[in-house]
This record gives sequence, structure tokens and C-alpha cells, in this order.
Amino acid sequence: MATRNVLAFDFGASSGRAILGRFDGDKITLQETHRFANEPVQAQGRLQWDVLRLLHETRQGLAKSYAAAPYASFSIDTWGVDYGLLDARGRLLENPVHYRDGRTAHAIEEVCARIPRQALYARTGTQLINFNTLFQLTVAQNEQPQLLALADRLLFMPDLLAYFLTGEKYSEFSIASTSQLLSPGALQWNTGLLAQLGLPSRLLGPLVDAGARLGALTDETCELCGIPPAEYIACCAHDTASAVAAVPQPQGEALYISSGTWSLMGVERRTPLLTAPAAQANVTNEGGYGRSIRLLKNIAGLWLLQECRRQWRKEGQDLSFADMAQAALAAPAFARIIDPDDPCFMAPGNMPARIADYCSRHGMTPPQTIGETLRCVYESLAARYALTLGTLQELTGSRYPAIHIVGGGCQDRVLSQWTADACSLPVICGPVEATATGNLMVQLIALGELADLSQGREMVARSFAPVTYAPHPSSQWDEALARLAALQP
Ligand code: LFR
Repeated sequence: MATRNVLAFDFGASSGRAILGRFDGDKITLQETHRFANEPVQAQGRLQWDVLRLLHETRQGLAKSYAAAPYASFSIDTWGVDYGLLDARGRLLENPVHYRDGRTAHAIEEVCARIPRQALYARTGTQLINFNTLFQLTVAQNEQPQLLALADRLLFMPDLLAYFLTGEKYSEFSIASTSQLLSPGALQWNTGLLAQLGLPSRLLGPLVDAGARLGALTDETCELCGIPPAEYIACCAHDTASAVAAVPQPQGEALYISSGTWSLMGVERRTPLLTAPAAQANVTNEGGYGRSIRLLKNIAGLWLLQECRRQWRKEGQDLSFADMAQAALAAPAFARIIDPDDPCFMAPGNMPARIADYCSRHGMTPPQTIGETLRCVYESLAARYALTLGTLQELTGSRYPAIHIVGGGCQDRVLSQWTADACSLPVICGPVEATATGNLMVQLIALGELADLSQGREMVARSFAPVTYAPHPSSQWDEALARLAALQP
């Protein structure tokens, strides 16, 4: 069979990449054809995405990838919740605001004064996190009513970039499902909720499923890039949904951690779970491929490590992630534990200082060295995974035989081993490029190269050899879990 080439753009919170996939009918091979920084810009009191730079880099990626190998189609995935507003002529009205911007700090309380937490959860199935699009829009409505009045269409980040390139305005299901603007598990805007909150539903346009074939590059882009008009196919436009699509599931229902800036830990289901305990645990029901439900928990993942690294670099210490893992391994074990999900770690800033401050405030000796700080973060993350495992098992009534870790974070051997130890379960790592692979796989299904998701997952399993970690449970981990549980508010 002839090789079929497809192109994925995967935008993370700190970088973006173009990845060319070559499918030979059996396996897929990946080639990174373009990588670029995605640096948010603090301006006029707001942390903002430099969206035109991202558009420019996407075009570079389209051209460079075409030079590497002509591709049949391309697709885009990004992080969730953030959006741009277009006017009636389709012009972008302002830069999209970063979800870590502080403008939504009190938005949950404001909305929940009108709709109680439990009711909001039952009507959306979405975890209550202050950065959800629903809360961002509520703040925009209060602070910039003239902006919303001018706006004609809201597009989430991947849909916005696709619109710039193709001129087509759609909202893909998985990315829309991060917004808290959908009815639970449905391809349907929750217009009743929007009306109750005084938010304009007219901003919300047609919803499509992943796999929809949505047109081709505009003449403008073809000319600028010097390439013919490739087709745009919607993948699971939410990066986590693309990653989950690429979790190989050799033994049935799998528990996964999509490990990157965030660690998203969860399971795939057919229907949303909207029970009171689910609301209490604040797990989310996001959309996946084929209208599946990703029941998952957001855990502050490698963010803490990334921010520590950034701070130490500023101070003249340039550490690789491998150096950091080694430093953690060499430091004394179980000296202190933090809650990685504490709101004090959310915004960008001096993370080592915040960790030290957190330790002091909770009666622990602050870490004195880089190694001690890292050991604390690593152990706290593994312990948080283990507590979340317990929560998910309780909520679903299922026991899971293993944990699949996918994404860049699964290359961290120390974290993977400690996750196995803390959770007392085997950890199966890979693929590292799960998000891009899931993005490419959905294009191949839409093009008829693969029959369905299970064939796609078989292709993933054939293409990327997993790395497995056997658990070494210990009473020290049990104690660490108990200490973390006691820290929770
Ligand atoms: C991961 C991710 C998470 C989402 C967070 C913010 O990259 O997409 O799934 O909760 O970023 O959008």
C-alpha cells in the first residue's frame, strides 16, 4: 500500500509543533517538521496569547512539512477553554486571554451565587475550575460588555487557528466540551444556562464531531506558504482528547494519565457521570472521539517542574528534565509533601519560593536545595495520582489493572516508577507523542485509511513500543498519601 501522509499541529501551553505522520497501512512514523515557542505576553494587565505569532508559525509548519512530504490533510489541537471573539465581518476583536490570567479568580463564587455549585455541575457535567470559558465569559460580560456586544462568534483556540487558515467557522465537540457551555455529553450548546447567566448564545456557532471534513486552505494561505490547498479535517481539537484517543488499550477499560503541563487522569466512558459524589470530587466529563466521555481529574502536572526550571534558569542554573529527575532521586525521601493542586501554584512565578512558603505555612521545613524541592514535587505528584486513582475507583465502582501514561511526561522514569509505587499498579508508558498521534489517527480514520478507533489504537500499539514499570508498594507511600489527604481543604 502507498504511504499516506497527514499533518498534525499540536499547541501546548509553552510550545507548538508540526508533526508529519506517514502511515504505511500498518504503522505510523512521526517526523517533527517545525517546533516553536508559545510564549504568552503580559500586556495591559492581562496575560495574553500571541495568536498572530501562532498563526505565522502554523504557516511556517505547513510550508516546511510540505517540503518534507506532501500531505493529504492537516488538523490542529490545542489546550482547552481559551477562545477568540470575531466581529460580524470575521475580524478578531482582541487577543485571546490566557487561562492562567487572574481575571477569573473570583468568577466561580459570582456564578455560583446565582446557580448553586451542585446544580451547575449537574447541568454541565464540567468540573468547576475558575478558568472555564463559562467563567471567562462571565467576567468579560461584567468588565467589557461593549466587547461582547460587538462580537458575533466565539471560536476556541484550535477552531480559531483553523478559521484563520480555511475561513471556516466551526466548534469541534471535544474542545467545546472544556468550556462548560455544553449540555452534559451532548453536541449541543447549553443555551438555557447561557440565558440564565445573561450570556449571548448567538456567539456560539455550529458544532461538529472529530473527523468532520471542513474545507481547505484559503488562497491567501496557499499563496503565502507556496503550497497547494490541503484539506482541513477536525481532529479531537482538545489536546487531551487527542492524547486519550491514542491510549492503546490492550486490556479493555484503561485508566490513563495524559502527562504534560497538566496531568489529566481518568477513564473513557459512554455516558457522563453526574452523581453527587462526582460533583463533590469535582471530576469532569469532557468529550472524546466518537462522543465518548473522558471522566477525568485535572492535576497540576509538570507545570510545577517547568516553573521551577524557569526560575532556576533565571538564577543561572540551567537544568534539563533528566538532571531534575536525578536531583530528586538523590535527595532524602518523604521529607515533605505539598498539594500540587493548591491555588497558590496556579499562576506563573517563582515556584521554588512558593513551594518553600507552602511548606512553612503547613508546618514543614522548607526545602533547602534544588534536589529537596524536586523530591517534594515528584513525591507529591505521585501521591496525588494515587489519591485520584482511589477517587476514580470509588466513583466508577471499577478496579483498573494498570495505569497508561501517555505524553511527554511519560519519559520521566523517576516519576513513572514512583507513580507505580504510590498507586501499587503497573504503569505502562507510551506513546510519548500521544497527542499528535491521536490527531493524525483521527485524520486517517476520516480519510478511510483506518476503519475506526479500535483499529487506530491497534495501529498505535504496533507503532510504539511501551515501557512498563512494576510497582514496589511501601508503607512510606501509604503514609505520604495520608499526609497529602490531610492537607486537602
Ligand atoms: C492540557 C489542557 C487540559 C486543560 C488545560 C487548560 O493541555 O488542555 O486538558 O484543562 O490544558 O486548557
